[in-house]
Amino acid sequence: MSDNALIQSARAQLASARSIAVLTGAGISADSGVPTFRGADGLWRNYRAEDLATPEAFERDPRLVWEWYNWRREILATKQPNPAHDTIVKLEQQWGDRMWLITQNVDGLHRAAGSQRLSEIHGNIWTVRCTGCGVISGNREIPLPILPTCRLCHALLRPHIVWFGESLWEEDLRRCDQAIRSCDLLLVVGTSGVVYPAAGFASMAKEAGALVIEINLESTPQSDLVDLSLQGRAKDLVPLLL
Ligand code: BV8
Ligand code: ZN
Repeated sequence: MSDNALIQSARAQLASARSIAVLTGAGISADSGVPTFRGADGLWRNYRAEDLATPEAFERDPRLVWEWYNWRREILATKQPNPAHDTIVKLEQQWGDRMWLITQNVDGLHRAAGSQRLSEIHGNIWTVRCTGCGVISGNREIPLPILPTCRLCHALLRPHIVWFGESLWEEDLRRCDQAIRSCDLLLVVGTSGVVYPAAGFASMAKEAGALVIEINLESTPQSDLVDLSLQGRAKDLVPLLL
């Protein structure tokens, strides 16, 4: 099928969907200038996300891990949502309680665009959690102190983010399960499909009878099982679906 025919088919499938779920990854924010994890711009001082986004790394060297997050927060502070984020807000406005967004991104750009019906399943880089008293709070300080501490109990703060080897939060898992199993269309945008459990959502949706559409610059481990695979930039293709 030609690209145009693929887009027309995806538009028609979306228009006739009763309930939709959207799953996004770093690729949707790439068009806002945010480095992806596994692309060419994915490294920081030759560390990979998998090396730093772990409880062990934080235990071993909290200063290094906070330096990485501070570097990402400084980049994100000047970034705006792009037309792909904006289109997903429009989907929410049109489908209301028959639409749910699941994002792996911690950049907060979906919320900044206006999305409210969403699960940030890996957390949010602008939220911190106390390793002592567990208090969760918003924090937009730039730059962060080298080792940020809790105002209440003075223990070390950590990013309120799900690291590798940590389980996702129960409420998010329940919400994702419900959205993925009840949708009749799942739109997967800008994820390399390697990080679980999110990487399993496309096959879960297929098993539950949904139609799955993927938008990515390149093919992914899920490309063979999706119904429609649109290759291109999220900011260009997602707006064409409405
Ligand atoms: C869990 C927060 C149960 C950090 C992230 C061994 C021990 C323990 C666990 C495991 C193990 N082996 C496997 C696991 C499970 C592990 C996992 O999946 N590992 C992978 C690496 C194999 N998962 C977990 O640990 C999860 N928890 O399983 O709990 C458990 C508990 C204990 C023991 C066992 C199991 C927790 C995973 C969450 C990790 N946290 N982020 C932070 O961000 O600071 S994951 C990190 O990767 C980001 O959140 C990111 O969102 C996510 C996925 O990456 P993508 O979003 O897909 O980004 P990527 O760069 O990879 O790809 C970008 C894509 O966009 C590309 O395809 C590109 O082509 C495309 N693109 C680029 N530009 C554009 C575009 N597309 C369109 N338009 C463009 N312009
Ligand atoms: Zn505290």
